[in-house]
Amino acid sequence: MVQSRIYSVRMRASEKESHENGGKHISGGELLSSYHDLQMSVNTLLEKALNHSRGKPDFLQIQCEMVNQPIKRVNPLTVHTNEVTTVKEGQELARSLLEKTGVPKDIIEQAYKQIPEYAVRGAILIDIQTGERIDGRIDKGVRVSRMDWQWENFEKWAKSKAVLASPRLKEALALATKVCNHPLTIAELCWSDDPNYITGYVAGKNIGYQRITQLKHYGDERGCRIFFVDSSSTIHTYVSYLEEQPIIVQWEEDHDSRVD
Ligand code: PML
Ligand code: MG
Repeated sequence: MVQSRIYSVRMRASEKESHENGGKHISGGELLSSYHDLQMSVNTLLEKALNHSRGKPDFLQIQCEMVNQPIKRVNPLTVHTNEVTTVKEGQELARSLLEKTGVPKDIIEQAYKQIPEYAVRGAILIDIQTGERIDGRIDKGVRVSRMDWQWENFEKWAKSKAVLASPRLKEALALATKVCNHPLTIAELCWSDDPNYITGYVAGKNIGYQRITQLKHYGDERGCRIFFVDSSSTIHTYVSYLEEQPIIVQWEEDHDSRVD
């Protein structure tokens, strides 16, 4: 993608009311597009909004905005899929992977206790020193924006790793790659709010993107996205990075990093 005239295209859809007026979140989507591909990009996100298992949207917004900052290219995190047979096993594995990234055990437990209280559509930021939530975004959370992965490069990557190439994996791995690329990120814990999708992941610099095949039960519409962060002192810069730094994931075989 040529750097000139790159647009950030963002979609959000909700039921009954808009999100800020208390509507139920249905779907969201992000991509980076050239001017030439803008119509196709808007259509891609429109289709995503109109066909979601959380419901049909009554409120739908698609926004295009030219990106002026230089785009950073990063290699995707290494992926490993952990097959588990129960949600309990999956969640135990998630906790032990979080510990492996360096999040203290008591902070993990504190975060897990708070998960039922979080009904936010974005990500929650938790300080690993105090266990406190530090994003200050109440029911909104932080929405990671301005990242993408060109489909052709993603497909090539998926083929070489023998994983199924799905838009969901592409989007989640691009997001986790962007998040983990920041030095203050220690780990991410995520599972979908899609009632038909139960695979989630723990990601971190030293463990890569660790998929876990069961992190919730079918039918459950409660999702989770937590970023464990090392310090709250530079939180504003950290949030600007998540929301504004444009990133393209680009796989180059030679740059594949090893993980434990
Ligand atoms: C989401 O759909 O909101 C998150 C999906 C997380 C897992 C994606 C995967 O690795 O299969
Ligand atoms: Mg979703």
